[in-house]
Amino acid sequence: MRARRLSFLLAGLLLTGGAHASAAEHVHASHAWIRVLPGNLPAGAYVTLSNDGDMAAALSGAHSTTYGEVMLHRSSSEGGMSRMAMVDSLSVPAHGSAVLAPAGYHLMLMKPTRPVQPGDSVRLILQFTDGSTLPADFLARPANAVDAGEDRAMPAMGMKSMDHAAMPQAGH
Ligand SMILES: [Cu+2]
Repeated sequence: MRARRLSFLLAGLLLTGGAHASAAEHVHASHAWIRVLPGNLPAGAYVTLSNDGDMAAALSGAHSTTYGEVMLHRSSSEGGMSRMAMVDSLSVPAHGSAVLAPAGYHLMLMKPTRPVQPGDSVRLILQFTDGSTLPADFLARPANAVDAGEDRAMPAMGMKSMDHAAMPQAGH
């Protein structure tokens, strides 16, 4: 684990040698939240990434002192079955955005180094393929949350009408 992180950092340093502005300089994170699941189930982290630069950026993953392992995943559903696959990177187009949200792209958080409770703020260091990094604070939310919960104007109706069977099981 440690060696892997070190080699990643090294690769990042080599890649950032160029004169181009880094991806992290132009990418902004918003609506960053984590869905905390009970027990030892991995948590999903979701965020909206906006790129105000002229070059596409690509998210390759993240790391955190709060989680021993973070992976970039994509959920999809096939024949009613929800499945997840690891992805190498997620493109954030120039002057565009990319959304990590339930049932789609997410950062899978595993091996917590401390208990994470709803209401906690967890810092993740987002990593881009050019080696640049962007720290972002994610709000931990309960298992039944469906978004960052920032829009308090939304009626509770949406939650109530949600069928419990539609709640995520182990998937994200
Ligand atoms: Cu996942």
